[in-house]
Amino acid sequence: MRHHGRSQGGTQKSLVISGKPCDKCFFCLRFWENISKLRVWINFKGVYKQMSKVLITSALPYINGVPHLGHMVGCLLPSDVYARYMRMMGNEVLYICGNDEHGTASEVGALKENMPVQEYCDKYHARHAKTYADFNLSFDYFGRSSSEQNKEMTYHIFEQLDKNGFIAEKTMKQVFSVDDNMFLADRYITGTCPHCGYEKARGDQCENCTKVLEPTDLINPRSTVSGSTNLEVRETKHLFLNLPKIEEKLVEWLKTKEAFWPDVAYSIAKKWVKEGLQPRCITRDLKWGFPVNKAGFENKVFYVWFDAPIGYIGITKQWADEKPTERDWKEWWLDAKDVRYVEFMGKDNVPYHSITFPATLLGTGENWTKVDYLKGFSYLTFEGGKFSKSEHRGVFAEDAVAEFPADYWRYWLMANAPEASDASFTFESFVGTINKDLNGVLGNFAQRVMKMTASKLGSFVPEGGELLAEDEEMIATVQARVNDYFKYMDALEFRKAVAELRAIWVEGNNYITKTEPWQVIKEDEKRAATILRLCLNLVRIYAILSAPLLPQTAEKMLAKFGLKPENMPTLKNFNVAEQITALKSGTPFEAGEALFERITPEKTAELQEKYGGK
Ligand code: B3M
Ligand code: ZN
Repeated sequence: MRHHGRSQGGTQKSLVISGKPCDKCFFCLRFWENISKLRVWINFKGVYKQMSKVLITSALPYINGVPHLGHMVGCLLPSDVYARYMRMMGNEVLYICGNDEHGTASEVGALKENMPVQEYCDKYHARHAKTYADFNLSFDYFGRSSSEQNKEMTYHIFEQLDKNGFIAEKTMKQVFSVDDNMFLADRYITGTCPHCGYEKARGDQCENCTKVLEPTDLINPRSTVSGSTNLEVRETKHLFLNLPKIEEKLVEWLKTKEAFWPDVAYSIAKKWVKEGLQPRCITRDLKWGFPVNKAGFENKVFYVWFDAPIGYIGITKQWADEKPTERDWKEWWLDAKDVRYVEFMGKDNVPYHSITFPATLLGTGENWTKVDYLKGFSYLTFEGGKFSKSEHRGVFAEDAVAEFPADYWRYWLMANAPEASDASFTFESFVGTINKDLNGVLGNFAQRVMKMTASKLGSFVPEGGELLAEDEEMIATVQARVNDYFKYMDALEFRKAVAELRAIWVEGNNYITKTEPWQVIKEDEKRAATILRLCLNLVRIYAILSAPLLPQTAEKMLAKFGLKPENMPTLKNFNVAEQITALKSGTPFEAGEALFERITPEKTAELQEKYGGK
């Protein structure tokens, strides 16, 4: 059977998805024929589409600096919740992220820490990777935009663009710092604002009066890198992505997205096109980056925003290269079939992902996977202000997981995700939410049900009897809410989804308050056993439904029944009436520790003090 499904290259995943029949074997031919027919039929029924492959990317965090809660909720965490949900729905998911490593910021960061840029990036990459693992982000791969694979990908895409006539050359004037021996990006020149007199205005914009500036507008300009005032304006030649030339193709493609993208993303893209697309410079006079693979530009590197989005593809290749016989990056990216591509990012990244990156891919003339759904987020403020590492304001992700389990943060952040507008983190809100929703509703329900059953009937799921109308009613209510929860998750409306999940937890408390098993047991043990059996099953159901959002808690809850996350059923067609009988009578359980810790006012004050909250 060696010939089955392995074409010469030998990297296809399986016969069904991408193999070709060998031309010798009758069995192979017949098998392939039937599979093709089956696929057509499934496609026709619409089932195949729903089971399709889902490619998910989260914007690549800059390597310099460490992530704070705003970064976490600005794309990383929502993309993880979505990836987990999509997997549980039975889809084949590939979830990719990595560090964005190039650009002046890395060079400057390394200089400040007095180490080679490569070493600096290695150090911070490890730190980022650890933080995200601590937050339980379930990337299939967390790679690097500086990888060899991404270099190869960037070169290929650039060559195609150049060959197709979409690359233009232009000479421009730029500030050169003689002492730093480098051209300075606009924002790395500091000086006095000619409009308001602010002394620390940046060359691209004055932070004080918000006026947009040219570096040459600044009074007493100096290098932000070294403080040197020995600056010259020099001529330098750069390469540009000729967006106006790709505009027609781009607009045509954009139109196909209008019905599907969220309004915010689509309107940003439309606004850019309306204002007129300009050629975009894709090279820089820096040392750290991919050297430009074109004669006459050897001393330049590609601009960070050129190779970073290509990084999604390059990082997928990093992932594939680890197991080349099992994984094929092209199955997801090039001439890929049945892939739905969902991108997560901060609002400010939308233009690059809706205009520049798609235009880059369109310009190659090749059939690259382009974004199907683009989810942009607004910003999270900290107690009404900005997060700042240097001023010790705000909770940074590394500290967050040292204070509380990741699920506490995951819950607050997703319940308050800055979707429609900015959101503000305050300790008051955080503590209130954890104490009320996690501890008071979910934790309390699980603990109460288990403790009550254990003390009255023993530590196993009781048998009980027939269901009554009030039980059926509860099941129907939970099912309706589950349907809504899924509806919001499918629509990537996370705040609403979390609110619905919470409402599902509340139903458990409503049910137990209404049925009062602690009273009923005095006269009718069998009826009380029925109620508690249903409640124990609700605990398992809650674990499953909460798993995309609270993976650690879900695991803890399942463990109380001796179950593992691997045993969770698919969420597809999740039937509450069926699932509520999943834990059979006699199944042992252990109430064990409470799921959440109640945060005290003293601890709250301590946190506010420590992190600069009010
Ligand atoms: N590193 C910007 C940001 O994190 C940038 C995203 C790149 S995605 C290709 O805001
Ligand atoms: Zn100013």
